[in-house]
Amino acid sequence: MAKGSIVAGCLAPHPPHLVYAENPEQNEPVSEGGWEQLRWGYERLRESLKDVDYDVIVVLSPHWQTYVGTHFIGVEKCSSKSVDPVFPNLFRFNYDLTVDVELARAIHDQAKSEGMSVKMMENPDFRVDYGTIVSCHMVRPEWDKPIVSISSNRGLSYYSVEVMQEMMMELGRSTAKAIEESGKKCVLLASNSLSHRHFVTETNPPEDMSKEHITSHAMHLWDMRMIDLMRSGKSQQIINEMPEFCDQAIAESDGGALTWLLSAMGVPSEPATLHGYGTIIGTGNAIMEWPCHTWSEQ
Ligand code: 2X7
Ligand code: FE2
Repeated sequence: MAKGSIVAGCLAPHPPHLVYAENPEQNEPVSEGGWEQLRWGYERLRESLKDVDYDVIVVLSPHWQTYVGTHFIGVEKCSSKSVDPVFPNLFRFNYDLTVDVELARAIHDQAKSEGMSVKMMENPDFRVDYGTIVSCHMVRPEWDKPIVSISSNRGLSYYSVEVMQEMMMELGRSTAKAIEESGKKCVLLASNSLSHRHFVTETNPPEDMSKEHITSHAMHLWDMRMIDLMRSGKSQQIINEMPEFCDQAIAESDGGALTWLLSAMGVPSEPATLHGYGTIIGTGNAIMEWPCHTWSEQ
């Protein structure tokens, strides 16, 4: 069997506003659009992935928070309604998705053999979190690829960002090894915003773009710094600066997704492509792609 591989890694932010603004048939609320810069960014990412051959989307979301170990969805068919607890006015999404349980279990087993605390989530009534759904929808609205859904084990709540990062580095290595042994081609999604300080009131309508901007200059500077590091292939520096970034920008990378992604790709020195940047209720969001499938061809 040929070795499996990560064909692309993406930073794929998940504010529910993006799906709300797209008006897909699965979502109940109806909008007049909004957040176009980011939605056009996702359009460019989809275009870039259009001719890339892959079998599975593997996603880690900070909105599936587990406190004892990293969990993996172990139910093949998941369908229900996902409602954003903070923005139920924007996101009430009827989902119907397929999970690659075999690959999920392979990553679980590999991480376990490396000493990590892990669990397969086998409750058939489990409600899939909106972070997973939004990122997958924006990358592949056809929903024709199975996914592997990985939780965010909140090591930082018990310990620190540094401990959380160590765990995510191991989870990334285990993910890469299990994918290689599976023979499957995978797109990996780190589902998170960058700076994450948001406004506490909503405009009317929520898609009024005349009110949308970053919450502060300091948040803008942090976002630009991170994008610059990603675009110049300085993954190790991102990991080194992660504790300060999480602390000062309340960054959503505190959920571990970005560190997991960088580790799974082998902490690449190849540059990432910026497909789009924009703010959502004041938070900073970048859509980035590491086109790993092109690296072996160089
Ligand atoms: O989950 C989110 C987020 N990360 C950023 C902004 C607004 C809503 O939801
Ligand atoms: Fe979020």
